[in-house]
Amino acid sequence: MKSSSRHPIMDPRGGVTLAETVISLVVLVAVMGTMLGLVEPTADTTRVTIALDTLEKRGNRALNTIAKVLYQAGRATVTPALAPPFGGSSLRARFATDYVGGNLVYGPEFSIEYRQSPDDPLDGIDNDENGLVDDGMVVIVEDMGLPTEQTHVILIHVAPYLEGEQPDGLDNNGNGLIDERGLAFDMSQNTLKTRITVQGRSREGRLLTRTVESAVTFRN
Ligand SMILES: [Ca+2]
Ligand SMILES: [Ca+2]
Ligand SMILES: [Ca+2]
Repeated sequence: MKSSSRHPIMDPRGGVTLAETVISLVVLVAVMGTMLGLVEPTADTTRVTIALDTLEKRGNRALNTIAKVLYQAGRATVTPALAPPFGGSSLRARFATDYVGGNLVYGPEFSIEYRQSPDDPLDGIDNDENGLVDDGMVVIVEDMGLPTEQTHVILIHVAPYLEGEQPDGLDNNGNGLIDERGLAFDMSQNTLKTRITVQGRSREGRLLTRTVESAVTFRN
């Protein structure tokens, strides 16, 4: 028996209706959108926000370590002068270890410095293929020149130049320093300012950058 089994929305000619076509397209676009990562902006934004927050925390932890070290150092022992507009990407100083006959006694010299990553020299190429071009690190070297000398890496993935800066003899980012590196010190009176730009990549491959800064005023 021939029943009237033809679907009511089927085109009389046996094809699909315009409504079906439109619905199919909407579904297709939604599926494609999900596949292309277009539909979850909130999740993506959250991931990037968390990643940026992590970068900032890493930068601030390094700043805290630097501040703790500098707080025990004598102002008079800090070299070089680190005067703006050039400042510097490294410094040397000594801890005050004792107080004898009205004079402070200082211990061995230490340094805090920016260094290129061993596998990524400053040449505009991401030689170690970690997603960051010319990344460097912040190291503290204690007991410099002594048998007990030790190097501590306190931060990796540091940008070669501070955020917004490039090596061209100009202060591109308008912070009063010229061509400053990803770790930048400058000293005015007894206050030493430290700036650091740290970088990473989001899961989607976007370059993420955070810059942190702090100031330490020497007591002695
Ligand atoms: Ca690299
Ligand atoms: Ca600058
Ligand atoms: Ca510059």
